[in-house]
Amino acid sequence: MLKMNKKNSIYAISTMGLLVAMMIVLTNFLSIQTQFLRISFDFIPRAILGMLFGPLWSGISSVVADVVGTTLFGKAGFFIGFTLNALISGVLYGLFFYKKEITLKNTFICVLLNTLIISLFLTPLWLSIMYHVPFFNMGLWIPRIIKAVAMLFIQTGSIMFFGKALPLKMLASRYMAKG
Ligand code: FOL
Repeated sequence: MLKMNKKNSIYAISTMGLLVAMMIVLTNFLSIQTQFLRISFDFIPRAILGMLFGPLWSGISSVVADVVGTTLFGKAGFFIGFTLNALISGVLYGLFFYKKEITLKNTFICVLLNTLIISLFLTPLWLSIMYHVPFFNMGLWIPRIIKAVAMLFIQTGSIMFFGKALPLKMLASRYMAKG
């Protein structure tokens, strides 16, 4: 982040806090979760963090949301692998969306990378370690793949929507403005 005066850093930190709170609520209270699969919309505040603050801060905020949210409200214990998921996904959104046009191509590539790394590799790896099930268990992969394909389009569509609907340039410049 560039140089900020006190007032602007207060705006920035409050916005981050609000988006972190939204991630916590979406993950822990408004998600559909079974032992092996979670469908959640926490990617929306995370993508907005990436758009407004870049990879470093969206990564840090995502880690804070995971650690605080899971510690306070988690129903299935705490596993550090999911914290790494949060970090990687926060950083990815920052790399693709910070100070960039939110185009269909850009958004789709970012969502696809997230899906491949997090949903189709790391999460099944963590779950296989946590619950001592084989990594290649077709009963677990079939719903996971169906969810991943559906979410690919839902995520791309919602991120495009918020990327266009929010006055991102105005907000981002507000955090840097003098006075
Ligand atoms: N430990 C930590 N640190 N954070 C967590 O959120 C957490 N959650 C669980 C256990 N330990 C944790 C609960 N178990 C998925 C499935 C089970 C699960 C956590 C996640 C899962 O399928 N995740 C999705 C993406 C999740 C999302 O969209 O938020 C996936 O497809 O990877």
